[in-house]
Amino acid sequence: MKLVTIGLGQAGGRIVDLLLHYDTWGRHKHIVASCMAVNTSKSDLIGLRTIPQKHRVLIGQSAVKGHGVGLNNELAAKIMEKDHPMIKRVLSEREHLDIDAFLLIAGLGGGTGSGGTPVLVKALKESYGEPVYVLGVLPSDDEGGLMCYNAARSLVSLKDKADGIILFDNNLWRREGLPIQASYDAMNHQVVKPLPVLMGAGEVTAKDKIGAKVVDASDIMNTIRQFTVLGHSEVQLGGLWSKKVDIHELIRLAVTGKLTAECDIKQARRVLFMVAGPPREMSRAGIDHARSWLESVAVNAELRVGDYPLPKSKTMMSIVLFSGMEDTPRVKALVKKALEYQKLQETREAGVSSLELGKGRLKPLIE
Ligand SMILES: Nc1nc2c(ncn2[C@@H]2O[C@H](COP(=O)(O)OP(=O)(O)OP(=O)(O)O)[C@@H](O)[C@H]2O)c(=O)[nH]1
Ligand SMILES: [Mg+2]
Repeated sequence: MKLVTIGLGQAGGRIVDLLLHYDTWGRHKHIVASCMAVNTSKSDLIGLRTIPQKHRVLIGQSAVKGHGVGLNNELAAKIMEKDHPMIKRVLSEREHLDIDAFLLIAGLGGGTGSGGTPVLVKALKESYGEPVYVLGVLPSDDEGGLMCYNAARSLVSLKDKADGIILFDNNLWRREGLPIQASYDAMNHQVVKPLPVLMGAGEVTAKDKIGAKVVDASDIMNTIRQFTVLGHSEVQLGGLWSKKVDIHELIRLAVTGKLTAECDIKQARRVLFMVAGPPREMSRAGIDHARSWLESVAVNAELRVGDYPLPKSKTMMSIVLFSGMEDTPRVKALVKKALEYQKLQETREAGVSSLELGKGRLKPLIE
């Protein structure tokens, strides 16, 4: 599955930077078709390590002079309305942009990522036929009301625009006791780790097709709808694991371990699970057993199952996507807190059109 990945704001830029690092040096190489970092802050762009200079796009120069928008997501949305052609120009430099989809990545609690992402989703959808997915990082509770308000407004604005929103919740994954930067770094590895495998599946060449049912890009794209969360598990092969891997156990670990955000699995309308590793370790019976177990857990879902044969891999990884959810407990909680914040700040203006998500109304960032 070939993706153009665009990181917006500081969190988004860092995560895409790390994804490109994995793509260059990791076990699953050259899967990222193209990537870019977009920011209103010049210093955040300079701080990136891997993304080439010409793919770092500074927007809003005339409005904020490279100093960032300072959590003002309305300003970021306005800047993106004006400057999105700069991003499209970088995209058009690749003459035959042969891709399956766009993936925009952003921390939704700040200014640039929160306000810029919904506007860029809309602009990309107006110009290209490919689906546009968002990986949205949710703020943690200790970041306060404004971050929460920004994230909820961004989610409300994205909900009907993006083809799917993959959630990663900092509140669930932050590392207590670590300095903030080290905690971000650790979380970013958690975000990025399954992506090359997920993206690599569906790029399998004909000679590799030995698996039971190889996952392809359309399986992934037909799964990701509305809110989506992801889980994964991995075991080393050889040594202590010299006996055959229990596929059902591997999937169970991915499902019952920590997901990227909390969700009620019964609300998932679409589920995909895949196992990646050497075909000799893929037992048909193991996959069938895992499938029936998952059918009994995700009772309302259309289930897609497949494998990703990696003959030389020294690990077995399983990835599960729970998708097609109208909302999640964390999204509901963020919206509730954001409404309280909005009331408190008296930002609610009579007659402003708004979208509804759960109870109450939040001002969207774009129409
Ligand atoms: N997981 C993760 N979260 C981050 C990282 N950096 C920032 N965040 C979180 O992402 C959210 C948005 O922060 P930023 O990305 O810094 O915001 P921004 O889009 O640059 O916004 P402005 O600086 O206001 O323009 C906040 O909730 C942060 O806690 C990171 O490297 N990893
Ligand atoms: Mg910033």
